[in-house]
Amino acid sequence: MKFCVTTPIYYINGEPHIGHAYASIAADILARFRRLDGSEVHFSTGTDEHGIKVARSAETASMDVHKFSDLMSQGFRDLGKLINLSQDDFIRTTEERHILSSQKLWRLMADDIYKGSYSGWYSARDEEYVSEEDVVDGKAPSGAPVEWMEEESYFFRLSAYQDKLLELYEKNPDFIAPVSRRNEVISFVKGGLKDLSISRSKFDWGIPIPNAPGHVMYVWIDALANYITSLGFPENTHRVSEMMANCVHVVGKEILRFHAVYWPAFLMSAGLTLPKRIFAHGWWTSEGQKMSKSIGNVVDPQKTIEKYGLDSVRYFLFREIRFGEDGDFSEKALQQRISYDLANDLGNLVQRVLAFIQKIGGLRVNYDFTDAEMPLFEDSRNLVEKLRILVDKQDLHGALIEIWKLVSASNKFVNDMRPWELAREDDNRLNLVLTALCESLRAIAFGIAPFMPDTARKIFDFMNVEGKSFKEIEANFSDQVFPSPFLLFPRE
Ligand code: ME8
Repeated sequence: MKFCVTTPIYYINGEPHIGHAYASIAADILARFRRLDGSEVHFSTGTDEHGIKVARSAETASMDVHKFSDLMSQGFRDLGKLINLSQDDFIRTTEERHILSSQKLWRLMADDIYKGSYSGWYSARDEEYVSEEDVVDGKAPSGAPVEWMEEESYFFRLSAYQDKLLELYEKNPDFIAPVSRRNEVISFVKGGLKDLSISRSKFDWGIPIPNAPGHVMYVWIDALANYITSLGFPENTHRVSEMMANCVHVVGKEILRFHAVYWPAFLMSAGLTLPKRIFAHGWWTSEGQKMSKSIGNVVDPQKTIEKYGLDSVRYFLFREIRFGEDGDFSEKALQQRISYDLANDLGNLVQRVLAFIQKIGGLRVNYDFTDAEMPLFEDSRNLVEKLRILVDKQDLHGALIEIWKLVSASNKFVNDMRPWELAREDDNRLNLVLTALCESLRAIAFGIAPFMPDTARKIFDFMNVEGKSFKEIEANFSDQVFPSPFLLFPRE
């Protein structure tokens, strides 16, 4: 099986914050899950470096735009290290491979491109054209200021794709997720599509248009093309189409339209394979308010991770809200999740089972389960299949809830079976109970591995489990002594 997953490529006009980390970790979880499940995965992320917004930021910083891009792009690469991103490719839109790829895409779309002149409003902050009726008090719907633009421009015949796009959404009900977002896109397209201005001539920080001196591509053409560049376009067309057919683009809800309307239209025009799904996630506020530099409530991923630990933050982001909905980042909520779900439920379970096994000199397996152990054993062996169904729908929140059902069931099992008493009274039952608990701990560790890779690794190491493939769950444990466990989520 092939699987491709992408993050948005980030504008480099500012420092990375928790919102960028969120989109990237979501894609990382999907990539890690599919790798453990045996798929060949391509996971790409990167930086979106052209356009007027970046050019102006470089100017404000009094820096050469190339130097500025190198510096700022590195900040996003560093974020990737900080959050343990397992990307296969980090793409920068200023790279030669991408310039060639975007120009090739342009040529393939040539039949739908014509020259005209554009006059209208533009929001540099959103890098988006804004129609007359959407401008209120000199502002775009996003609240960004708009400016008047008049220039010679190339246009893409988007109007010709209205019916084809509606047919695409109709035939592929899961092309846009979640479903509420899908409905928004459909009504937008039904409202009528105007041709799209796709070049700029008053400005040169962009990819040159083939055979059109003085014109550069509208930044969104070049941005969207990153996904196929990363897959090897235009050389490796077979791989591009194979991977695109299995590709999930994870994007924030504010850029869904670019991905669910413009991007498929460009690809259809170029005769290239469409992605499998566009998943639009929600937005985080911070302590109840929109994150903003002027309010000073922007959540800095580095500080938060230094204070609370990476895996705790990764867990929180996907447990606190359903993936696809908006949420509020508050330290109090994060502290509670760490204290209850991680330290009390998961950490405690690992500690009480593995420290106990150590105390009695190791695991002696017994798989002749009775009705008492069978339900826990079956839940453990069935966990991955349940997660597979949820993760295929990008229901990451549902997946964590499912894993924690097994955590709770295991804790309850320990309380009910009282292994410390069995150790004095009934060796046979003790071995059955501990074998079932090792099974559930291993399944839990595999379940959390995509979400909390370091924590899962510790549990795997405590139990001599390799931790590379879900298939390992199918093998029985053998008698053995485990290395000493230590506290996974120590309290201060
Ligand atoms: O739009 N909450 O880049 P961008 C959740 N370059 N997610 C957030 C967020 C928040 N408060 N703030 C940002 C661009 N994000 C284009 C994309 S793709 C071909 C080009 C995340 O730097 C969210 O995923 O503005 C959003 O879509 C992305 O960062 C936008 O990053």
